[in-house]
Amino acid sequence: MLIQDLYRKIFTTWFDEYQNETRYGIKGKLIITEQSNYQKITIIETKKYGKALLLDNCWMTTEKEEKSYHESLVHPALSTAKEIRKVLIIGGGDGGAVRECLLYNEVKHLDLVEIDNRVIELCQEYLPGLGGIAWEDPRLNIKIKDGVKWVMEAKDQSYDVIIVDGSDPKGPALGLFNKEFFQNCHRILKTGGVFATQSESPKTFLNIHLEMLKIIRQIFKYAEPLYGNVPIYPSGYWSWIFATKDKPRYLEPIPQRTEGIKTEFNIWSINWQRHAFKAMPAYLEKLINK
Ligand code: SPD
Repeated sequence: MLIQDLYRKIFTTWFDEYQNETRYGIKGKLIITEQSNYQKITIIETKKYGKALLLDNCWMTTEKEEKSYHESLVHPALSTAKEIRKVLIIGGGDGGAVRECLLYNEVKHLDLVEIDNRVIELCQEYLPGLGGIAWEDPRLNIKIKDGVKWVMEAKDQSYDVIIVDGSDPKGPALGLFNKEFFQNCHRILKTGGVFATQSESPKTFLNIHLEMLKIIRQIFKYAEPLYGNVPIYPSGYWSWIFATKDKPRYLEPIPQRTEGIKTEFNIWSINWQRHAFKAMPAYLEKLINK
């Protein structure tokens, strides 16, 4: 047995997210865990996925699979909004969504509103590759604030793109799932803008996902889900919802906008986006259109 294998055997343990009498686990070595003012933050080192972040014992991101989630959340909005000068991210303290947004030169101002400064600080220290050079970008404005309050106080039609990269509907992220929050997002989004939110697993959290879509459809003129794979999340099957006020612009990327940054993508492509919106499993189609 190699010395590093022996070391791994002694110092690694299982880290699991428990949902509905099922557990989703990865073996890893604890790097740090602390209770912030809002949640338990844990960072571990794993063999398969690199370093990983958990909040309140739920998987948030990993170095090697984060792009499956962040590209699916960010690019369907950034590649289609009429303008992308001013962007808002709620949550997203690990920096992955920030990095993807700042690939676009047309983004001139990005507000990152994260409630928990410790998530940002610990990710900058232990998962620096997620935000990368985006953390130093002068277009980035970090606000340690409650996202629910931020959207409540923001001016009408003040953002081109709004991205909600929150955690699951409990603890500090609970308010990011209710009707009033989505109404404020609608109010502060420009007419040609795109709203995007992570919308949970259409398997493990089916009811939450369906309820989110129902509420967002009551508020925005157009809203559609997009499904994809994020290996570390419960069931591995995840969803995002995109919504607009004027036309379903999230369906058709503006090709020249992504031409110069094509080499950055692992998941997203113009074709992927076009087809992903159409790839709705029959069980979801039945439930959504009933
Ligand atoms: N159950 C996981 C939901 C996670 C959504 N956000 C993750 C943060 C990654 N930036």
